[in-house]
Amino acid sequence: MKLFFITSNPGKVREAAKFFEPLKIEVIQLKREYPEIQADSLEEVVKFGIEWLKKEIDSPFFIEDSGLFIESLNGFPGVYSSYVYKTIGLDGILKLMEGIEDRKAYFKSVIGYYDGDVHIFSGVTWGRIANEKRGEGGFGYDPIFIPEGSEKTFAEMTTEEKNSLSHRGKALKAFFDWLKENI
Ligand code: ITT
Ligand code: NA
Repeated sequence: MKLFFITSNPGKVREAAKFFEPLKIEVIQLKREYPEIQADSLEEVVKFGIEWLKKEIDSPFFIEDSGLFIESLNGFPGVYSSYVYKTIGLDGILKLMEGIEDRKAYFKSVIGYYDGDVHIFSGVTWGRIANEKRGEGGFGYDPIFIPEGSEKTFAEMTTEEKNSLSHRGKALKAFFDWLKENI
């Protein structure tokens, strides 16, 4: 089976491909721009993206939207994660967190699969914001996020290790469990 993943982010593709590889499902990246509305939730962003893309694409496809939610910053950057990453970046987040003891945060991933109907799958991973950037792997906020139960940042892990703990790994697992029952 082949799955079309519409995203501009090669890191996401790498993780999805690694997840599906042993399951004999091939992930194919399609780079198609779609508007990301400024909504209150990742689910709304995904549903809006699908409504826009479904007119453009003939085969079933999925998209994914994710964000980092920092508790002491009232959930910031959250749905603004992409914009914040490109503007103040990791150093900006570390600066905002200077002197803050409560470093609890979670990552959330929402996958939307379209096969004529919209199917939503999500995953959450709690952890904490590191005191400094560590690691070369992964992408985005990975060098400053330490998942619960680990001492390593996501950027210090292999793709398999990150998938076994991450928000995206959990959302992909829910997606796969659904595919098994429905395809
Ligand atoms: P799309 O084309 O798929 O939308 P994107 O990179 O714009 O790719 P998002 O809007 O979902 O993706 O990402 C929001 C931000 O959160 C973005 O800056 C990512 O780098 C970051 N991010 C998402 N997932 C992450 C992960 O697993 N680890 C670290 N950072 C992540
Ligand atoms: Na995006």
